[in-house]
Amino acid sequence: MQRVLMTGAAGGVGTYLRKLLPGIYPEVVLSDMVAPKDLAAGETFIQADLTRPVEVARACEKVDGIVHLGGFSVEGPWETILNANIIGCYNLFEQARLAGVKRIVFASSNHAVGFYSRSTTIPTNVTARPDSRYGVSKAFGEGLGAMYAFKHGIGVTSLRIGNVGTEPIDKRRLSIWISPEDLLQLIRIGLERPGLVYEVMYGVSDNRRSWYDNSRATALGYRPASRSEDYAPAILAKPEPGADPVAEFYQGGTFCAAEYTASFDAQKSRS
Ligand code: 15L
Repeated sequence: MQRVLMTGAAGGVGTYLRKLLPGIYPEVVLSDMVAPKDLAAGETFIQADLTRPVEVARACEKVDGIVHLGGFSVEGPWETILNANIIGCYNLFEQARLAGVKRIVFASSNHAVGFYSRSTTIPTNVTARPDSRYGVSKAFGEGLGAMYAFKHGIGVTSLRIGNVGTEPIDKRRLSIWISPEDLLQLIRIGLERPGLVYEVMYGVSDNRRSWYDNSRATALGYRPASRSEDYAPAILAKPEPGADPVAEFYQGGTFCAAEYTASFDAQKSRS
């Protein structure tokens, strides 16, 4: 990997990763709709709106690998999700193919499978159960990634990321937290591991309360260094706002509860 492009570089996850990337790859190109406010002198930035193929093509020029964080990172109106995460994701994969990119790491989300109950431990090969339009767009991105991997030979990794931060922020995040350092480890597996075709891994640290079977990541060499349990006593001592039964039952939390109109009593017995 000589030249690596990171889309969505001005966002929260991109900001964490920008601090860790120097020294790993010879050239890192950052892209987003607007430049990060604290762009350093040594950083290369290419402005690119994912909905504009010409701009995406420019960002992909001479790139070997892509970390695709770009798009809308929470639930939003359909038009927003459609443009940023569906059309934008297609443009990214297609322009990457045309540019001869070898590897893509796609930032999927726990919300692609958010409608699994918290009492289950899910492997990576479960049926998608998106909990939002946002989650549907992540399931779409995973499908697109698999298609570009098997049809066009790009090595693609979908990371179902939990919640990235320097520490978990609440009880739910004790199950899905990932430190920026552990996330970088997963990204490096996606960009560098020889022979990789298409992989799905959960983007979570070594969390005792995890809802995920991440054995595929372990097999690929992932050795998370961060543990959410270290923060559990402090988090569990803090009062949390009144629990919504739907949000509490499912892994996706409030993403599941938002706009929910099903009969929860009937659904929960079948989940
Ligand atoms: C995500 O996918 C979002 O990008 C992030 O903002 C958080 O909401 C996270 O999931 C989460 O589930 O905590």
